[in-house]
Amino acid sequence: MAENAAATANIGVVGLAVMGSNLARNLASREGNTVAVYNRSYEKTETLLSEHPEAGFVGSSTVEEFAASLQTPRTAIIMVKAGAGTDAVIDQLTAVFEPGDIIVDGGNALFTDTIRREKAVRETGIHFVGAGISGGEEGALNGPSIMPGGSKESYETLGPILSSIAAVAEGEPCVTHVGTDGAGHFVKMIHNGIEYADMQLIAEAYDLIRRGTGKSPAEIADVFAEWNTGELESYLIEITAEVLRQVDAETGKPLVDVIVDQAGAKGTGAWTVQTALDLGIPVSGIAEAVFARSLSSKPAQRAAATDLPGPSDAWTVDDPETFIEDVRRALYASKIIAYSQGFDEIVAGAEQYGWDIQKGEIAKIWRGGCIIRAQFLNRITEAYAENDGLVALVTAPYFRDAVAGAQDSWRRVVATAAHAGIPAPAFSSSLSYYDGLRADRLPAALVQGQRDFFGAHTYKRIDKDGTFHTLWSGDRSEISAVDTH
Ligand code: NBP
Repeated sequence: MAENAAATANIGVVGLAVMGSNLARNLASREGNTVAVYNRSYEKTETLLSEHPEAGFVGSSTVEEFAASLQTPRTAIIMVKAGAGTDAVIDQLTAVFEPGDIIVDGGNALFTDTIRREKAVRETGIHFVGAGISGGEEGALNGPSIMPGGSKESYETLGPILSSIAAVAEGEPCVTHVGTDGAGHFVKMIHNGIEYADMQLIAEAYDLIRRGTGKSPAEIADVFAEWNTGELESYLIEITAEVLRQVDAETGKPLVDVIVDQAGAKGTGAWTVQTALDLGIPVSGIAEAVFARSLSSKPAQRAAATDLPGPSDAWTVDDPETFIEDVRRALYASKIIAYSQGFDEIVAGAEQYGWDIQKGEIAKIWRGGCIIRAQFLNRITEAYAENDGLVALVTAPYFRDAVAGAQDSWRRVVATAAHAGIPAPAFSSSLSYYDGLRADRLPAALVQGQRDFFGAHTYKRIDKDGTFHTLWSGDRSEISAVDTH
């Protein structure tokens, strides 16, 4: 399609629900941008145009008009419901765009879909960029953390635009070219997986403190507000204090006591775990967080299980101050494990899919705009700057020392939770992972023996090279090892 005389916009947004509208307003607020907008049903476009005349949007009722309103090479960001909606919009845009134009999918797409879409769109000569965008509706409006994939060439055009709307942390925009094709959505998926773990750990900390000390939600809000001034400082700790302080207007009770205790999920946590299983990466803290939401959302099972026996003694801690400090340290150590596991998955994904992902840069762009923004992300950047080949984040000197300082508390909290019958799946699985990682010998040797026994799966020996199989049955004195090499 030839450039139309009316082509006035340098960037377009397709999909004007909450995320798309806010992103379009963010773009329009930046110097030099004129933003074209289009939505499947025209009412949303009309509403946006009438509510925000100051933005100077160029609205279209058809995708042809939308394409004609964009300067070439055209750049459009799709913000529609991920899945079939994304495919439908891509088909519409590729029909009216030209080689050299750029289509960006800013929705929460599964990274393998992005790999497929990038390949298909590339054949038309149009660039396709899957960009993870984090920060919810507030972030979209005021500055999200942006994780774009796609070609380096398209990032040359896109980079300055995305930098202009991204959150800024310590003077740097929270956006970087993550890698080719699906790399951006892959890293956004891991971000969400870590977010699940972080939220679950905070929830477990709250539960332990409440049940162990009898403090009210408002009093625990003060604890979290205090924690937010130290090494745990983060958006999630900050909002936790606010959630706990909230009083229900109708009943006067703490709102957290009125909310049904069944956690929802939109699937990105499950994707992180499914992908980790395929890659063979133990993201146990993230998995427990996903499963904890699943367990919470099984009311029939939970109702049937209320009579199951637990510890008989009522439980409260003797020294609330010390216990709360133990929980704080356990939370920090478990959080380090969640990030360590998440970065392990990034490393494995990069290797599997051929992406050159700069781990330190990822930690940097998560410092602002996104849900897991936290002070300690700087420590991750520093750890990878010191040693890019770090085999596990938790082994970096800063994190090793942090866990060393926390581990006595961590063990006490996990043991106390088990003793009191309080579920702490993310705390305890993180500790087990840590102990598994540092163990000299694991009972995996026995598992190998079992596998060889029933399935002749063979094993390796500690004292010589080769692959071995034992003839297990028959007279034990006749058992012999066979080198299958
Ligand atoms: P939704 O995910 O609720 O999607 C609604 C939008 O998708 C509307 O514009 C709707 O058009 C459009 N759409 C659908 Br549904 N099917 C379509 C189709 N077949 N063809 C064209 N358009 C279609 O919107 P959202 O909450 O603003 O999120 C947008 C994207 O951003 C999603 O991928 C989401 O996962 C991602 N995201 C959301 C958040 C968040 O906090 N909400 C955070 C980060 C990322 P219509 O008006 O005509 O029905």
